Amino acid sequence: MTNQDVADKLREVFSLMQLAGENRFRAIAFDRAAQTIDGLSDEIVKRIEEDSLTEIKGIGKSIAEDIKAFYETGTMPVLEALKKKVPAGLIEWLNISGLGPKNIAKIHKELGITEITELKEACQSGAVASLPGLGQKSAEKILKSIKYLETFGERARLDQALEIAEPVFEFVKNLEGVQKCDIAGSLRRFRETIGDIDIIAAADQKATDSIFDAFTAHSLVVEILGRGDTKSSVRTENGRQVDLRIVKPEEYPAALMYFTGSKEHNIVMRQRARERGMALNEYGLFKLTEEKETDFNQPVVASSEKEIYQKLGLNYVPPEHREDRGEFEFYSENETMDLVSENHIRGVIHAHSTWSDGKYSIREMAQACMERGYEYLGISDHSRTASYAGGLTIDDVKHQWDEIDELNEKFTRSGKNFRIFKSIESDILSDGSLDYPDDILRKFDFVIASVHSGLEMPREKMMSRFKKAIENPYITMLGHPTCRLLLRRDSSDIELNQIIEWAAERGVAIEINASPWRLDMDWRYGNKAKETGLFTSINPDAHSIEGIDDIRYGVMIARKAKFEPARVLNTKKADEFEKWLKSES
Ligand code: DGT
Ligand code: CA
Ligand code: CA
Ligand code: ZN
Repeated sequence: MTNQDVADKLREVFSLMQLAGENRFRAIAFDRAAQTIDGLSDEIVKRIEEDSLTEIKGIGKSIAEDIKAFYETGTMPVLEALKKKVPAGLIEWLNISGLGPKNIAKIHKELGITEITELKEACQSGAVASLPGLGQKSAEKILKSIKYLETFGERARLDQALEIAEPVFEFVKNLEGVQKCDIAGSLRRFRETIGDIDIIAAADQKATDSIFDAFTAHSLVVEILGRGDTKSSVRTENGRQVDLRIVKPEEYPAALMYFTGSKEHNIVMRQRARERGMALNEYGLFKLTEEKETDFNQPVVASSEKEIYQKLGLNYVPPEHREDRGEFEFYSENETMDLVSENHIRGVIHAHSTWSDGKYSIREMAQACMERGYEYLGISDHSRTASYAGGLTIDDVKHQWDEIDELNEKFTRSGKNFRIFKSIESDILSDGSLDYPDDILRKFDFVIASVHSGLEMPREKMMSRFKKAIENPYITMLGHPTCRLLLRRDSSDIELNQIIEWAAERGVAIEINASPWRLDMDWRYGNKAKETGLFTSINPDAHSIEGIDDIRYGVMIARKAKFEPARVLNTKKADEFEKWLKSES
């Protein structure tokens, strides 16, 4: 339980109390307490354990009891009572940006509605506009926010977030007065989905105003959500929120570290600081006073994130590993981790062509790979059972092989150092067998096996399906194992740790499907993969030329999953890749 967790809960109480029309002063006390806890430099848990909560200014006896209950039971009775009192539909209104609890309560009371759909209608019909204190402009603003909520939900995929973050970051970085600038938050950590985009800059205080002016006037900005002395938030064209924070240059390393997160990583960092007689917060690293309080008069000089890590007994932890998943152990003993990067990737594996559901011919895909500096292409069209995706019959397969042979001969004749591998993305049928007879499977250079149907199978059945597929002598790698579509469709019910063990044991690789919709296998299984020596391949699953460039996202995830180049098959040269294929079959 973190200070943030407690503050969030108290804010929730504050919001719900307003929705429930409770006493205003009682409600505000919760908001104040939340603010106090946000600014607290030591761990609230420590205060609870030593029973000194009420010594914190602004935390009275009753709120202290609520916090204690939350610590002990995971819930707050006051919050549970409120949830029973306030209609559930109404609570969702809190996600509508620009609509505060006070107005929610007013609309609910006057119009007697509880659902977002009803609110939408009330905005369109003029009912909201006619309420005192609201008016036409407010109704339009609420309507716009509801539309954003419907269209974009609350999180974005990595590609959607980068599309906004990169131009805004480049813009801010080059503004006058900006000394340093980075993207922080979940995006810097290469998470597969992003809540909001965090940008942080170091600047002289006198430049702050003009930087915020320029930021909020950026062409991608459609709405200014807030602006304070150190932070400004905007909403951009595609519905994403961007927070820009400006800090003093000397605070920059600590602020960048703090706002990069993750929260879980930060918590351990603060503990490490305390154990060493220091306090770490968003402003810097400080010595402790005799009373073990942060001594803001005694900063411990650290001019980079790296130095902060060093002062806390660690080597530099790259942002993509800051998740409290083994990084403390690793980077206290090792200077760096050998990690794959984009320039290691030599071949494009798992691409579709017009033979199945791709947009371009094999020749065009090969050309695009060459233009991007790749040395080989593995064409893995869909197999025959995937008829909805133009899966290849045995006859098609044979014709495709002829075409590939011809293209390869042409490359050789014209002295091009490029080759195409014959592959297939074979469906894993519901009983775990692959989609062609052995004498066809045997003749592919490699076989990717993926599940595309029966995604809802119960776990046990699904697991034996995978087991059988992995035991097939012709399988080279598993494709997108969980079949998830980010923010759209959940993973199948499988136990990936077990599948990784089976695969590693048999020398079967598991792809990192680099499509930003999938990013599957998930980076969270990176520790298991490393432990078992599992191979992967960073595969764009390209259905078009542009799709090839998704490799970028796959590399981010592979780094997060701790893959070194040697365990990524498509870092190999073409002939080494071929050798590996032969040695494994
Ligand atoms: P997101 O936006 O949901 O994808 O995830 P993040 O990680 O970007 O989270 P966000 O935007 O709420 O905050 C950015 C970073 O700031 C977060 O990774 C950690 C840090 N941070 C924010 N609030 C707190 C806090 O109360 N405690 C700690 N320890 N860290 C915090
Ligand atoms: Ca964020
Ligand atoms: Ca944020
Ligand atoms: Zn597939």
